Amino acid sequence: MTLEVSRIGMTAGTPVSSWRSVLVYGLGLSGVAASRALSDRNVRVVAVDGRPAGDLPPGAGELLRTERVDELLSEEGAELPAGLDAIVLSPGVPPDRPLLRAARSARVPILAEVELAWRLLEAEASPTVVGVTGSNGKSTTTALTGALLEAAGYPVEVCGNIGTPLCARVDGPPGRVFVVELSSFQLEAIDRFRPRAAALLNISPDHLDRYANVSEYAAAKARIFGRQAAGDVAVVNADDGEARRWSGGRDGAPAAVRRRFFSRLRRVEDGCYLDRDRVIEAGPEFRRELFRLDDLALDGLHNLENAMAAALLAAAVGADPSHFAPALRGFEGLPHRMRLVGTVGGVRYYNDSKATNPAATMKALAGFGEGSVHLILGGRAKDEGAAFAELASVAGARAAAVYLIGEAAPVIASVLGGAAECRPCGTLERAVEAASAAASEGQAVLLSPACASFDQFEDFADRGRRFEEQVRALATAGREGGHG
Ligand code: UMA
Ligand code: ADP
Repeated sequence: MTLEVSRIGMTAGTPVSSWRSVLVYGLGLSGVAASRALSDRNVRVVAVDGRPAGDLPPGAGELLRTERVDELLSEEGAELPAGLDAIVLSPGVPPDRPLLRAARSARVPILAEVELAWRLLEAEASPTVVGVTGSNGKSTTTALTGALLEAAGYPVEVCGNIGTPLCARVDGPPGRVFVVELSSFQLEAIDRFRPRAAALLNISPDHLDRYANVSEYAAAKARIFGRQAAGDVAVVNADDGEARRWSGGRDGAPAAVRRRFFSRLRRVEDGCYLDRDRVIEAGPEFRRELFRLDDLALDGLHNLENAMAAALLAAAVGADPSHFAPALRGFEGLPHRMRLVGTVGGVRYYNDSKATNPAATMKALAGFGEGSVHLILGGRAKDEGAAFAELASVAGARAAAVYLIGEAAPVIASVLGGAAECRPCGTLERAVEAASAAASEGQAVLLSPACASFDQFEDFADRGRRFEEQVRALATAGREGGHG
């Protein structure tokens, strides 16, 4: 199934250098960066946002004060301004908004923020862009790829969904390699965006509040390969059937693109694979060691997959693999991904707030012994609950108890209830209190919520920080009370 292009309404549009007037939809991180880039090029920017000006981030206020954004329309009842050359879309804005429907009828091109960035880069030089997508592991792989390239001596910009919009990085010295994390939302509205190397890490159900089904979601991800051509490299997880399926054929990488696979489980002919304790790169006429398992500073088999993908991406743009092992030894991971916050009273506390779907939580649980973990789950579910069914058996085996927070608590309780002991707690604070009271020495408390955070927190980082603060307070109280 291909993602219906009519859903997005992409058309090639005219060159950015001829634009005079653009509507930027959403004035968050992406919209602010896009507006700056456009106003720097003397394009008139009108913005639209569902939030009032006072609730927008500081960058937006400054753009409005300095009139680099001419006007802020409210989303409710807004009419499409006349004479637009394009709409630049923030990833969080779903394609069915009335203004976007009006734009499609009026044949105004709708571009993702990353597509705008690509066109700005393309206008100036032939950019080297590396793209990373997948349901889980995107940020880690993006950061790892950046680290490998940096170690090999390349000037690198690590950006995209990981936190810094690509538009914020387009102006700078030539010759940089852009390593861009791409979400399915961003990929929906790309058109000419052509990564020289692109990876599809895995596909598991996610964002089903935005897509009709998993195929539509996967089709959006597969668009990462759509514009690749001869000389480009598509990196694919051979152990993930869905990723393999979506990387080739009609929806995936065009036939001229070199597809390189990575696998933990079997040898591949072109790509890399695990051979006992070594990761071997194989090509049509060569075989060489890329790194060893014990070079990885990160725990977990999923991080081995991320490292293999990163190594193939970095090699694809020319990096010398002799730099990879030392770079992997020095890479300690990103915050809010399986980080040990501390040990209080013999109980280890882990922050895995970034696990926002059940597949990520299952990977986190795989590292714990049977019945040894007190698991905090919940938040805003991304589908009706079906995705929790698979988690139920893993949680049943590994969790001593499950502590439920947020909107999704009832639905999770109904799916997991038969397999694991579920305790409704409402808030994260109460969940940490209950879990720490129940956990005994040698056990762990794990925040790996399998849900988005937006019902109770600013974002996953806010959720993770609040967890860490509470754990630190427990540690202080423990010390003051004379416990370890
Ligand atoms: N808005 C509307 N109407 C809507 C939806 C949103 O007006 O229907 C407005 C909001 O009021 C807000 C603005 O749009 O002012 C926010 O835009 P946005 O949600 O696209 O968020 P940005 O601040 O631009 O951040 C985005 C990514 N957010 C999303 O995709 C939801 C960030 O990824 C990314 O780091 C940033 O661009 C830079 O590239 C975050 C994320 O949650 C981490 N991503 C999802 C994920 O990883 O699962 C996809
Ligand atoms: P993303 O950016 O795709 O959300 P992250 O690198 O931020 O991915 O990792 C988020 C969570 O997903 C981690 O905390 C971990 O539990 C899990 N994870 C990381 N890499 C993988 C992978 N390759 N496969 C499955 N799960 C993963």
